[in-house]
Amino acid sequence: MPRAAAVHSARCARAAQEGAQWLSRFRERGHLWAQLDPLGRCRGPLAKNDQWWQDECIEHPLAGLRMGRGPLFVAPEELPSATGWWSRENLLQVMEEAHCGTLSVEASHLSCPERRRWWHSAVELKSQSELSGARCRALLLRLLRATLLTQFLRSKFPATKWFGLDGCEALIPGLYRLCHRSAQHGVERIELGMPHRGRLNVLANLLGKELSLICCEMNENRSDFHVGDVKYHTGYFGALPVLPSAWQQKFSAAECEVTPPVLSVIPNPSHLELVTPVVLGKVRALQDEGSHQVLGLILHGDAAFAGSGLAFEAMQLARLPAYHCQGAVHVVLNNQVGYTTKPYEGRSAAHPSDVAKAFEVPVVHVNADDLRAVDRAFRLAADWRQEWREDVVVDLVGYRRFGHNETDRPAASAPLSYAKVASHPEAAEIFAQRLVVEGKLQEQQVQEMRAEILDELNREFLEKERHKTDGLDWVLGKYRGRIDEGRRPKQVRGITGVPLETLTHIGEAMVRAPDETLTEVGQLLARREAQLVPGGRVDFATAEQLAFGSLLLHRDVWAQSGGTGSWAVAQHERLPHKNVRLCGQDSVRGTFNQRHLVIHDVNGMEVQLLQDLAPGHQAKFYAFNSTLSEAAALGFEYGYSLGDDDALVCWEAQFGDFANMAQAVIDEFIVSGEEKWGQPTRLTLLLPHGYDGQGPNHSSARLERFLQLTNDDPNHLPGNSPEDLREIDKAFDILDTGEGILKEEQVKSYLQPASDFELEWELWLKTAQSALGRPARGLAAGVTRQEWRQVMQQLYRRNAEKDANIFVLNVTTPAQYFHVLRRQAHRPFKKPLVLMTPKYLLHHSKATSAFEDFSEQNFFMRVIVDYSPLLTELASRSDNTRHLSTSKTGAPLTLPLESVRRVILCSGQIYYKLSHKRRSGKIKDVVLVRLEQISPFPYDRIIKALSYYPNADVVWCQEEPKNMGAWFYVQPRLATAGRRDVAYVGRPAAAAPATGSQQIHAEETRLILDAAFAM
Ligand SMILES: Cc1ncc(C[n+]2csc(CCOP(=O)(O)OP(=O)(O)O)c2C)c(N)n1
Repeated sequence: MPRAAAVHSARCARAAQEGAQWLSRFRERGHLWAQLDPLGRCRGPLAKNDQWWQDECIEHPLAGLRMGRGPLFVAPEELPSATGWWSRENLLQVMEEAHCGTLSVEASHLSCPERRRWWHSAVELKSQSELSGARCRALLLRLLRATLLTQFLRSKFPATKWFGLDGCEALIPGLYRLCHRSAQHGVERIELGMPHRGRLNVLANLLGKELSLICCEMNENRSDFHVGDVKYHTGYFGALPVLPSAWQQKFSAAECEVTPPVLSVIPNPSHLELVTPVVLGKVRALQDEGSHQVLGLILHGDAAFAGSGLAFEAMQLARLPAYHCQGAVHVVLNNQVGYTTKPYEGRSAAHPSDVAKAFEVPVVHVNADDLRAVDRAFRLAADWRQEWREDVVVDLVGYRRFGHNETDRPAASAPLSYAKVASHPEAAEIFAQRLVVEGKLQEQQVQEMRAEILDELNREFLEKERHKTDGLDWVLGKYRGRIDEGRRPKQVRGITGVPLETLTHIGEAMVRAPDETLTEVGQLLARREAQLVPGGRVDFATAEQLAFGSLLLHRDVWAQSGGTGSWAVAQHERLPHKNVRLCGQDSVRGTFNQRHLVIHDVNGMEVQLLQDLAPGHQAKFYAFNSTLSEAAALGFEYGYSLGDDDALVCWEAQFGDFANMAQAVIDEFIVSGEEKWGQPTRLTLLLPHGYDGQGPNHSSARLERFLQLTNDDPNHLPGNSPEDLREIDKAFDILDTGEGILKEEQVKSYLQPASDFELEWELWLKTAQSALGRPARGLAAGVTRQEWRQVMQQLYRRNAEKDANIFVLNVTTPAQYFHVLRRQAHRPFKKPLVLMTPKYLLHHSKATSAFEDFSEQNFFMRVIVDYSPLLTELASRSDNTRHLSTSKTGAPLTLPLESVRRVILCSGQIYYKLSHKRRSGKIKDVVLVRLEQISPFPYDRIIKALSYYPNADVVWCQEEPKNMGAWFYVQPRLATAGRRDVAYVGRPAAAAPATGSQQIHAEETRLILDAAFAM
């Protein structure tokens, strides 16, 4: 090659190499030089001030790149130009504009070239399309509304804390653009989660919550809200407002091109980031139910997003099978301070959004003072989500004009910044001036806009008395029904047993396996099959699958004409099928090798059980292994239970202890969500619990913590308080016609208003029979005042369950587990269920139930008594975990009731150890009473059970240390029930839940068992 040509070719190669360098330098580091801070304190993020940062990052991205003359060649698909080459000046201009202006995208960390290219072309190629005058005016209008609202509220409620948006008002037009653009893409519903800041502004300007109502709440005009929450935590539901028609004509007809999506803000506690997984869970549930056009939108503070592990955990969920929800939009409301903490004190990374980069989520940084850039940033986010159905982050960089809240003084800790803030004009002022200079608006029009908005705000303010808030305005109408429901007892029995034919049908589907199933699993399925026949004994894992299957199966394919029993048609209709979702670490196979919900064959073929019970006639079943998270994973399931509020949603901890990683979700949402926000849930927590000598960390699900969170008063026996008694007597007085006796018709007239009268009456009769010990015939003569009291007191005790915040149970038999799962899904009121679940009992041959125990005549028993007079009628029951009779001779295993020396009350797996000792020691003067439902405390059943044994003393026996387990919960309630003399048997108080030594564990167990039976 001639020398000149060779030189030319080398130059070209160098220019191409340099061109590529220029592109990647701007794309990778442009954001560090972008004009993001509205206060102009720095370029790039307001972050580090150490040497490394100075040397490496604050440098202009051009540092090291050669300026001067000569072309740069850039591959055509990278950045096309007509000539195939760029002059340095032109390329500099294009790339600076694209990456170092008031908007800058980080996408270099995406592994997928196509996705990177999408962003590059979005910001480099497409010239920033000029916004029409109409759009600019609409933008300004939204910005002004946000700005004036904060100013207005500040002036009207100077001493109230509500976390105004000042300094980041661009959030409102930005979010509006996102919602509107998403609607253009087909989104119909947006689930929004956000922290305190800007909440009222979002509610008013995006969800259309009336300002008069907001002002009314600012005055704390609450009425029937039991506890409630502060105004910046509550939720709301509304449609994205279109501009009032007068504004539309003036500004932008384009605003009303699409059907506005509905938005729902999910209530949240102060705990920052806790609501993030909840939003995702709710969105997924709605999508699973077929609402594909649902978008999750989550707002974060900059300090919280960078610092909270929850944000990381929640973002981890985005692409996982159990959790993905077609891309969520995250917005960091980056006011560049967290209370008083500066960015360099609060995070190690450059931007608060950097956590997203771990998950290949693109980030759009934008300066909140440049409204056009804000509009573009949110539009890009909506377009990305539409194109790829993946997460995206918008980092809206603003500042905080005032303190952390309205009563805070910020200058003390940040004097320089606040001096700058003081002289910095509002975004609305900057934008309005720009439009005036550009001739898109006249100064006078801006004044008119302000005046009109203020006028509207003042009008609304005067209207505030119109609202008498009940704190539940945000809730969908259906919840009102729940709140208004009477306090009448509901029939909850009889909903759990299932015809055996139906169970057999489910069982057949449960044991279907691929051809070459692994031997071990094949054997397990064969064992399962053998359980599901008359006389078979069913284990826990099989019982669980029967419960799931029976919930899934449509009623029209249940056993016809009642199967083994008599199902009234009306009852069929009451029990619709339910979706079931189970998620937890290794839950699909089961931590204890018990479940095997997916059967693998030797070639890797998979069959998921319970998916083909009856094609087209079953609800949806989802079983997933979760990511190794507790807080986000549980938050997600809670959210899911809100989105599909009829489903049985179960979250399983690998071992119960690990639930404490999610304690805030439990405290803030699960146990208190109904009381704070009228947001009930049926979420079920499965927490493996039991002392098997596995050490301090695999023994206890911290039962005591859940019991401490229950809201029942240990000193109040429902039905026994003066108010309850007054109510009961008053009803008698109203119904009594002077005879001092209430006849059947009178009782019926009392129950008549209830919609499900038949059930009410049936329940009343049953309760009366059990409370008065009279057969049904004997009731025809009527009941006296005293008897009426007895019956009603018992009903009140049962009914108290409706006021409980959670249910805490520890069941001992597979049948009980089956019945309680079914009860949980079908009971008329929604309550969270915390279930201590077994570990070694899963494979313990004694811990099985007869197949017949699942049939219709059976139901969940809150208390199981070994031996009582009632058992004569139940003696046919096949529950062989009880001490009914010796299997060989049929002779009673217990002395006559008066001769019983001791009642041992217990709960959970220790029952089996006690039972073994009793059997092997042939101890006949001690009976065992199992508390299967610990909370709400089953006063009625316990009082009844203890009354059978007039001469017995009572001990409470538990495996846990004295300061743990159920003792502290049970003791005062037993006292309220009249038993102050109950002795404690269990481990002594301790700091750790259990020992790590098998030997010590065995010795402790021996001592407990000895003490429990000791004379
Ligand atoms: C889990 C949790 N920890 C601490 C707090 C206390 N707290 C309330 S606001 C706040 C600062 C939050 O800063 P940022 O996330 O940037 O949001 P900003 O208030 O600035 O909008 C802190 C530490 C909290 N609410 N939640």
